[in-house]
Amino acid sequence: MSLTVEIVKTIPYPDQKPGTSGLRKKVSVFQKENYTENFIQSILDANGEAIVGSTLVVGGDGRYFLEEAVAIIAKIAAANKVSKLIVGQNGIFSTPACSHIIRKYKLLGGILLTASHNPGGPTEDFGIKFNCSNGGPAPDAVTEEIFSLSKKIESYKIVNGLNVSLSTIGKQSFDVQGRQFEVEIIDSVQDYLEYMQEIFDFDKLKTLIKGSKERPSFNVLIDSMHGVTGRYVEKIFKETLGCGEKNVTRTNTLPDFGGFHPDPNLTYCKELVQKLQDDCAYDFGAAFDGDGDRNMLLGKKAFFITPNDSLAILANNLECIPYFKKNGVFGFARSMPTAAAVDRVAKKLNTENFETPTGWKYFGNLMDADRISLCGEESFGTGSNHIREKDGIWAALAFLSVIQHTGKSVQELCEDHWKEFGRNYFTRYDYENCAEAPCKDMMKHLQELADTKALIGKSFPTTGQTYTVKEMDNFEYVDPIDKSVAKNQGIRIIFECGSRIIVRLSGTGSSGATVRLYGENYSQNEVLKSAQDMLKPIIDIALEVTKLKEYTGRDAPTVIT
Ligand code: VG1
Ligand code: CO
Repeated sequence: MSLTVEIVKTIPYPDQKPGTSGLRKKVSVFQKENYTENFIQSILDANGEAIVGSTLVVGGDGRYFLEEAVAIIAKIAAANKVSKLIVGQNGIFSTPACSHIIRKYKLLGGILLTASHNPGGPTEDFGIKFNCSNGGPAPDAVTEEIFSLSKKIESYKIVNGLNVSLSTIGKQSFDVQGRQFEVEIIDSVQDYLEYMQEIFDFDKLKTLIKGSKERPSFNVLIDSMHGVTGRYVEKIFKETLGCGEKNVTRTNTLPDFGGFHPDPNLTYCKELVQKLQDDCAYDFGAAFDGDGDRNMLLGKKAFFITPNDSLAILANNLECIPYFKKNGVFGFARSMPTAAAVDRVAKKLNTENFETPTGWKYFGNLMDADRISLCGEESFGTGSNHIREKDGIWAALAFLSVIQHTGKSVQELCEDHWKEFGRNYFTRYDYENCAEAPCKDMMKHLQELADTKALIGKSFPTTGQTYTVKEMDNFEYVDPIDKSVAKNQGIRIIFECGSRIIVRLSGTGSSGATVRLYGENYSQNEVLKSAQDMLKPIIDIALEVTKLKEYTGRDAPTVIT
């Protein structure tokens, strides 16, 4: 039976502007009449003629509304002459796995259904993101085109009679007005697992975990936070690396992530911290976010390693990972708010090092041009040029490889690193769900201070140290490869001593505004102090300069990382 394409009249929504990583809104917004349909049609249209005859990957993190969204995408893709969709079983793919599938099968791109670390459920968030043929999130030029199309869309094409079964692995073929349309449901984990086995030395990791004559067994606790990584963790850590039941937790993916924020940090992942504090038998802990691209790493007794430090430690030890032995190591990169620990390693190794705006999409060009091999963000994102997204499980396996290779514990790795390079103390204060207007006013106030250079040369005496402002600007990035310019990427206040304050508004929230305040303080010798103590003066200066309390009415942040 041949299925027919219908053209449905629609009216545009004004608010389909993708943020730092895709379009994120409350589920109820995506459920509005034609809301999801409009956005999908705009994504396909932004690809122009290339969409005809193309293959796309579709998958998401298991959150509420996933299967409905996949069904809509299949119907609209078929109507727009896409030839084939590769879909994870039950619609499930982690973000890194999607990136890998796009690259492995040389696809035109993919539609990723996730709001990442944002909560899920009928009253929470959903998200849609387009990734390009390099496997990475669409760059600004593409997301702007999608947004501009979404503002003038008048109709979309759909094959309403097309129904896909998401649960059975295999190919389903449809005849759409004489054209063949295929949906292939594949195992969500297999390709990714095989890739990890190529990148890492699984025999060595197995021996690390099991123990040997030289070394006792190494006890890990891997926490999927009810996000998408559950099935990946079961397969990789339990079935392949030989971990036991006690080594994994919260591996059942839930549409509402059990009611939690699936965000691996010290605030939202207290459960793992508590377990490691209570049980000294654990040597290592790792947690991943809803869509599996973020990681938090802990050592014995929940010793916390910041993402800035884990990035730098990895950079300094890449020779123990077979992938880098084979492919070589190009430069490194970090997002602007990320502490500069990796810069020091780059200097030692004499490699290139880049500072990019917040968001993984800015690393893509550098990786495609073989300028960087490893990059990371302070927001618990670490990854390499093996794909074009950050990768939580990869980060955990990479760190375990360093532990295996060096024979050191997490804490020893950190402390030895600080002794060699000094320590970049770092903290981020998040003020979530503020009213939007006053936050914008606050940013305007900071922009004025930057424009008038009013703070340059100003000294802020604190107990112990006086901080003098050297520079203040709004970070702007010129992509070294395609020369595209990203403006307004965050206010920076840089002090004579190298300490920094960064202020920016989040681009991943679904409503209201979130202020992110970042503080960094470098110390060459005092490397074993409490981070909060070392950063208190900087944060106090930041609160004074931003007038954050005045503008937002907030006394304290909602999250400190
Ligand atoms: C946040 C982080 C940023 C990260 C982004 C997406 O963005 O700060 O570093 O790339 O989330 O991560 P923002 O604009 O809210 O600060 V994920 O795991 O949500 O895709
Ligand atoms: Co994520």
